[in-house]
Formats: sequence, C-alpha cells, structure tokens
Amino acid sequence: MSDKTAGQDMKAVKRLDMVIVGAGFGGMYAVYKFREMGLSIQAFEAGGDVGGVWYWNRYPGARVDLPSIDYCFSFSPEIEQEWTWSEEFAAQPELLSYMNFVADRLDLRKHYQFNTRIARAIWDEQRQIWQVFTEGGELYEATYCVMATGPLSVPKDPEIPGLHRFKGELMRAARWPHEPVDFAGKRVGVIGTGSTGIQIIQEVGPRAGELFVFQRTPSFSMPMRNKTLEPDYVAEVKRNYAGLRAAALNSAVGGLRPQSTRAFFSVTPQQRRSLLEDAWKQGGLAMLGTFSDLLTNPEANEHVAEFMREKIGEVVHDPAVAEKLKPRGYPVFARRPCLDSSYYETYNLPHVHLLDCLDDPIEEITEKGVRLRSGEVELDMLILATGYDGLTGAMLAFDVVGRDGLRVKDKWKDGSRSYLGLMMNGFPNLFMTTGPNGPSALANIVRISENDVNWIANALTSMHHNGLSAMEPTLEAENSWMETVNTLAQRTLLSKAQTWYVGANVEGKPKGLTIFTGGFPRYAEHCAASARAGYREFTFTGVNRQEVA
Ligand code: NA7
Repeated sequence: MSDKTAGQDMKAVKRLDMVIVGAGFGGMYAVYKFREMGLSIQAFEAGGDVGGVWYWNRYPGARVDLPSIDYCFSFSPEIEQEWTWSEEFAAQPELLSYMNFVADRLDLRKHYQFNTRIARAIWDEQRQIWQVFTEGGELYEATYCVMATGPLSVPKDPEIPGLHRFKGELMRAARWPHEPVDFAGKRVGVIGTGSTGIQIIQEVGPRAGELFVFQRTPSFSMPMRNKTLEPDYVAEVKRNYAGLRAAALNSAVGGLRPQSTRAFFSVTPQQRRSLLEDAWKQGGLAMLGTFSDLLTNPEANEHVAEFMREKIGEVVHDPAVAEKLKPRGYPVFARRPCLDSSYYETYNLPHVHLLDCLDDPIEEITEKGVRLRSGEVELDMLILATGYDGLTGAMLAFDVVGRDGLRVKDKWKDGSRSYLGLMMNGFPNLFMTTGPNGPSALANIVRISENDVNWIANALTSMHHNGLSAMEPTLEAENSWMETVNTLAQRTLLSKAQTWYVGANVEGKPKGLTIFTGGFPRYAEHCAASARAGYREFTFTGVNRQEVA
C-alpha cells in the first residue's frame, strides 16, 4: 500500500495494538509489560540503542545522584538478584550496562526501531486509532500510544549568539561522542554549572591543559562520598530487596533517601549544627534528611544554605573564588541539589579559572572562543552543559494531534496540563509515563515509571474486560488535578529559583511549577484510587464506538 500524506512518501501502513516511544526506564518496562500482556507492539527510540538518558549522556564523570540499588527496576526479582551494582552511585558506563543487561535478559531490543524519531501522532476519531508517523515517512497505526519520552531528553543550547561560528571542538554533554575524548594540553571551556557541569568540571579540570568555567548561577553541591559496594552489603541488599522497595515506595521521593520529621527550629542551635555536620560527613543525600521543613520554612532554609556556603569557603583557597562559588538569592534545594567528589577542590588547581558571567556576561561565541564583556577567552574546546527543555520538551518536539484537531502544543501553551501526569483530556488512549504533572523530576524516575506503566496496564485490562476501546480523562478531572498540583506548589520554596523545574531556562516557555509536589506515595495513591473507583474520572468508548458514561 502506498499513500502520500503532507508531502511525505508513505510506506506500507503497519497496524498494531500499541506504539511505545522511548527506550529509557519507562519505555523498556512498557515494552516488557505490554508484550507480556499479549499486545502487538512497536517501540521507537531516537538513540542507537536502549538506555535513554544514559545512552546519550556519556560525558566524563556522568553519574547517577541516587543510590544505584534504588535506581533500578523492581518489577523482576530475578533481575534484582542477577545484577550486582559496584558503587553506591553508579557511573554512566555501569548504568548503560545495566540497561543493556535488562534489554538482553528480557529480549526487548527486537521490539525497537532505533535511530528513529517520531514526527507526528494523529488521533483518528472515526477509526479510534493513533496514526504515528516516523521522520523517515513510515506510518504505524495503533489503538494505544505510550509516550515514555522522559523529563530530560531534549538538550538545550544556550541562547548565545555565534555558537555556530566556533572553530574549535564543540561538545554537548547530552550528545557526547562514543569515542574517547582527549583533553590533555587543551584550553577547555565549560558553560553551565548545574549537576552536569559540576560532574564535568571535576573530571576534566585535572586532565585539561587549562579549564575555564563560565558560571552564571552557582549551584549548591554536597559531598557524594561515593563508595564501592562490598559483597556482604550487596548480599544483604539482595536478601532484602522487597523491604527496600517498600521503604522507597513509602518515601516522598520514592527512594531510599533519609527523611526527618524534625523541624529545624525544634532543636537547639548546637544540635542543628551537629546534625548538619554529621550529614555532611555522611555525604550523599544525608543533608536532605536532616530536617522536615527545609523546603517550606525560608528561615530554616537560609540557615542550611549558610552552612553550605561556609563549607565552600573551607575548601576553596582563594577567598574571591570561594565567594563567587557561594550561591545566593535562591533557597538551597530549590535548584536540584548536586553531589560531587572534588568539585570545589578543582578550583584550587592553578590552571582552573572561574569566570563569573553575572559580573562579566558572555556576549558572544567567536571563531576562537568565548567573548565576555571584558574580552575574549580563546579555547580549543567548548563544552555545553546548559541543560534541557525539561518536563515538556519531548512531548512538544513532535506534533501530537488529538480529538477535533487539538494539538498538545496548543493545550499546553500556558503550561502543561494533564490528569495525574498520565493522560490528557482530548487525547484518547495517549498515555505518558513520568509526565510533567506527576512527581516527575522530584522523585525516583524508576519508581514513577513502574507505577505509571502498571497503571496503564490495569486501565487497559479493565477496558478489555468491559468491552471498551478508548478512554480519556474528563476536563473536570484534569482541571481538578491541576488545581491540586497548583495548590501544593504554592506551599514549597521550589518555585523560588529560576530553574528548569519552573521553565525559567527556556525563553518564551510558560513559567510555573506544574510538577506534583505532594510526594510519591500520595501520587501513587491518587493513581490507585482512580483505578479502585472504576476510572470514574474518564469517559470511554465501546468497541462499536458508542460513548459509555
Ligand atoms: P541545569 O541544571 O539546567 O543547568 C544548566 C546550566 O547551564 C546552569 O548553570 C545555567 O545557568 C547554565 N546556562 C544555561 N544557559 C546559559 C547561558 N546562556 N550562559 C551561561 N550559562 C548558561 O542542567 P543540568 O544538565 O546540569 O542538570 C539537569 C538535570 O540533570 C539535573 O537537575 C539533574 O536532575 C540531572 P543558569 O542557572 O541558567 O544561570
């Protein structure tokens, strides 16, 4: 069969039950789950293989900032026992090996078409199917679409004039080459000091001839104190995985992160200090577990911020450099807290230079390097660690057209909206995993992915048993969910920093915190409650297309 749509040569149409987009945690689990349910599936991935974020982010020093034992699938007890993590916070090569191991073990790759981007997805109301077009001009038709496209998959170049003119090596953290990169003897520049920039700077600093860090907003970074996992510890974890998963599911971040019910001002200044010192010594995420009101009480937050500024001053030898590295003007933890192993120490190396782009802004990129207001910095290599069009970027990167011609980009023109971050009114049978109005970037992405895929699976099973073929949330349900999301967002300090959480890093993007901040357990309970109540916030269509109340 051949067809011509919108000027594209169409190849034979392939008819399926489900199209799945993405080969990160959400996509891989979706492929496994829906195949096991007996659905005919086809999955797509823009990268050359599985791994999602860990396929692309091969930059030096790339590492997860949640405990590895927690940042992995829980749906397969066999995989939990067969895979052994070597470090508390695994590096990218090990994370990618894990994803490959899972893909091999469950034979997932055969369902994927790699190196393939989706250009458009259009709902055909008459036929009750999604038409999914690849950029290569293939057309797939499916009853269901699962967008497992992730909150951080569209890297963002900085809005600095002249980027294309740079004649040296231009490297993007999230599009890092697969071959080894040599820094020896080179004048290397890094733009961006978020989690990514910090990991790169501490790794490349000692290896480069000279390193120039172009810093706009300094981040708060805490010591990771990464360690090798000893066999006894691993054995204990494997014996107790069920308990660890239960603990993670009950925690606000869906993870094994220390938590506290103690308010900051409920203890004496000496006790506060000693709790903070202990947490700092312990490293990792311990600081987040010191007090319960760090993100709700601005005064408590400022005390902890000042403690962390002091720590920077203790490490960095040059007081002027230390001062520039100390974040001010936004609450600590309102920007994603970073973990490092030698970030601040790197600035003690004589060939590492911190350039403060707040005082001395970047004016343009030139053929030879970066021109600041004060003059040009010549570089052999420029590394961009300038972040992502987070949360909504991937869903808006292609054209998704629902019922009555409604486009996601129009529906989201004032900010993302959905019901539970899982489905949108006007887009029947289109499911998202880790969607922008769920806990998203604020909780363990693997636990959210599993929760979301399981929810979709239950919804499809329920539809099947009831002879239904399509579902979508009512507008009232969606509005009510967004009201919950917005009300909760007012209570946190998270929107007080200019970050990708609130869309502040992309020009023209609607601003505001649309992530569910009520914590993972409450989110999971909302999802479970909607299933228990028989999906009454949804409208359904029967197999013979009649509307079912
Ligand atoms: P982030 O956290 O968004 O950091 C991006 C950094 O790039 C940040 O320091 C930005 O400064 C900087 N940036 C962006 N554009 C510019 C320009 N034009 N000039 C100077 N500096 C610029 O992204 P990451 O990749 O580090 O981390 C993303 C997530 O990945 C992280 O939260 C973890 O969840 C893992 P700004 O703050 O805008 O002043």
